[in-house]
Parts: sequence; structure tokens; C-alpha cells
Amino acid sequence: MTDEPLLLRALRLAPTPRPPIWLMRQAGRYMAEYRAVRERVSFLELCRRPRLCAQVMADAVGRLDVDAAIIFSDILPILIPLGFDLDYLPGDGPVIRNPLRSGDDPARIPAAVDSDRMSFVFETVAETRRVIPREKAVIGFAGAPFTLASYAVEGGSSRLFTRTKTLMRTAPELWSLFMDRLADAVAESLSGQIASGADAVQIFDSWAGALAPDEYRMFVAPHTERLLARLKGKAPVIYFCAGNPALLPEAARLSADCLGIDWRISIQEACRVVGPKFAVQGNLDPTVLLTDKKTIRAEAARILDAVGRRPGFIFNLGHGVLKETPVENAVELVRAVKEFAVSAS
Ligand code: 1CP
Repeated sequence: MTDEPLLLRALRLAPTPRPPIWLMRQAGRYMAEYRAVRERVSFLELCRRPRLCAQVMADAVGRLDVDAAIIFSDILPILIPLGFDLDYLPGDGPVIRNPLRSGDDPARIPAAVDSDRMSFVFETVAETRRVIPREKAVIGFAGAPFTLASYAVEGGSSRLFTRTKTLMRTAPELWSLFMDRLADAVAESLSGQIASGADAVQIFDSWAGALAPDEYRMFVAPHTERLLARLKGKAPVIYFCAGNPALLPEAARLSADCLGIDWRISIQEACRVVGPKFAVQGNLDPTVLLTDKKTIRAEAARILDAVGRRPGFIFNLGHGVLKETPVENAVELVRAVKEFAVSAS
């Protein structure tokens, strides 16, 4: 199939004429078009308007000419049908007004979420697929159980994850139940996104790096695997476990198809640790996009050189685009990756 999107070929470790590229958080506040939309609608309202979400992502994909469109949505709204009172405050980011506490009755966590309450996400996938050219992949996404649990327990963003780690260690039964319920809710969401047209899905474990490998193995890996097992055979899965390269050997025991790599480890070393069974995605430090065209080109070339012809490499940043990023620098990166790969072949 020659019209198969490059990203999908890379995800099944097939040869590609050049590595596909897309950027985590490629739509958002660094783009004037997005800021204009946000002057008119609140963030949560935007997430609930599939046509507007599709347009925001189509604008970003058009501007950058990347090979994939991740849907415009967020990891946190799934907490609403699980009984959490979520809001986004200007400047402060997400807040959860009724966080989970160690003494809480486990009965407060619903046994299953009604997938009707996630239908806006499914519609966003379908709309995005409709407006994005066929040769580009559409990626659905969700938060990983640990990262979602961290928001639900801390009540918002956190730096040290003190309450999360305390609950995990002092109320392990409540923790395990909650992590399973999160895994099931996320499986439901991602399965619905795949059924609505997502070609692949990414699971963001943005804050797992707060854990040591033993803790990850004990308190997190079984629940991540429960989620991955439920997605097996439905569509390729990218697992992005950020923040601590010492967790990569743990991630490489799970049944994802591709592992996301942050910038804290060299791409050669990451490829060595994860072995040949996984596609790999990453790993340019997002702050490189705050420099100049020459530096951006040199850093992109360095990563491409280091990866060589390994099958299943997807160029991306090591984490999301920073809001200070000049859009033309992101455009330059995409151009450089495409040119460099062509001139190298
Ligand atoms: O306009 C605004 O002020 C809202 C800012 C914003 C945006 C643009 C939020 C709130 N979410 C999003 C969109 C979003 N979030 C996308 C869509 C696609 C895109 O931007 O290209 C995606 C993939 C996410 C995923 C997400 N949300 C993650 C995982 C990725 C990562 O960066 O690690 C996380 C941790 C969130 C939580 C979240 N939502 C919003 C903010 C500001 C945050 C982070 C807060 C924190 O630092 O804890």
C-alpha cells in the first residue's frame, strides 16, 4: 500500500523513504490562529466543539506540514465522567475541586464510564479525519493512568507529586482500584477514537518520571499493561513515558508498538535500551526551537545521523512545543528533517 501514511509504516517497522515527523502539542498557544479561537471560547468549550477542534488542528498541520494530526483535545476531561470537578483557570492551568484522598470511600469511583459522555472526542476524531489529507495520519490520544491519577489526587498540576506517592504507598488498595478504573476508562476512550477513524493512538505518561523504576514496576506498570492489553490488535499504540530514562527498560516490557523518548537520554542509547521490537519517537529538546535556524538544523541533523537507517523512527520533540516557540522555527524544523533525510538517501 503506497498511500499508507508514513507514520503508520514507521509504526509497523516498515522502511520509509524518510522518517515521519509531527510535534507533540503542535497546536496551541504558540500559534496566533489558536489564540484567536481562544479569545472567543473557553478551553473546555473548545474541546466540546468537534468542528472547531478539527479546524484548529488542520490549521496547525497546514502551517507546519507535518505528517500527522493529533486530535485537538486534552487528557483531563475524561476525569469528569469519573466524578471529578474539572476546570481550567486562566494562568493557573487545570484544577480539580474534589481530588481523591487516601481516606475516601472507593465507592466514589464509578465502576464504568458511560461512553456517551465521551462522544465529543469521538466526533473530533471523525471531523479531523474528514479535513486532514489521507496521506497524513490522525492520532487519537489519552493520558496514561498514572498521569491522570496524579492530577486527580493532587487537584491540579504538581512538581513533587507528594500526595500521589503518599496515597500510592499508604492506600495501595484504593490506588490499585483507581488505576484500574482509569485504565478501563482510557481503554474505552481510545477504542472509541479508533472506531471513529484514529489511525494510531498515543498515551501520554507525562509525569511518570517522578517515580523510581521499582515503584513504576510495582504501582504503575500492571495498570498501564491492562490498558495496552485492551487495545491490542485495534491500532498501533505509542506510549510516551517522560521524565526519567531509567524507566525505559520498564516501558520496554509493556506491549506498546512505539515508545516516546524525551531529551534526557541520547537517541542512540534509547534505541539500544528498547531494542529492535519497538518503533521509537523523539527526541529533540523543545528548547532548541527557541534558538535560531542554524542551530535547529544542526540539532535535527545530529538526531537523524544518530538514528541512521533504523526502521521505525518517528521524528518528534522530546516533549511538547513550548508556548514561547516562534512558529517559523517549528516550520524550519519540519523542513530541515524532510530535506536532510532526502539528501542523505
Ligand atoms: O488555551 C489554553 O490555555 C489551554 C492550553 C491547553 C491546550 C492547547 C491545554 C490545557 N490542553 C491543550 C491541548 C492539548 N493537551 C493537546 C492537543 C493538541 C496540541 O496541543 O497539539 C494535547 C495532546 C494535550 C495533552 C496534555 N494535556 C498533556 C500531555 C502532554 C504533555 O504536554 O505532557 C498534559 C499533561 C495535559 C494537561 C494540561 N492541559 C492543559 C494544560 C495547560 C495542561 C498541563 C498542565 C501541567 O503542566 O500540569
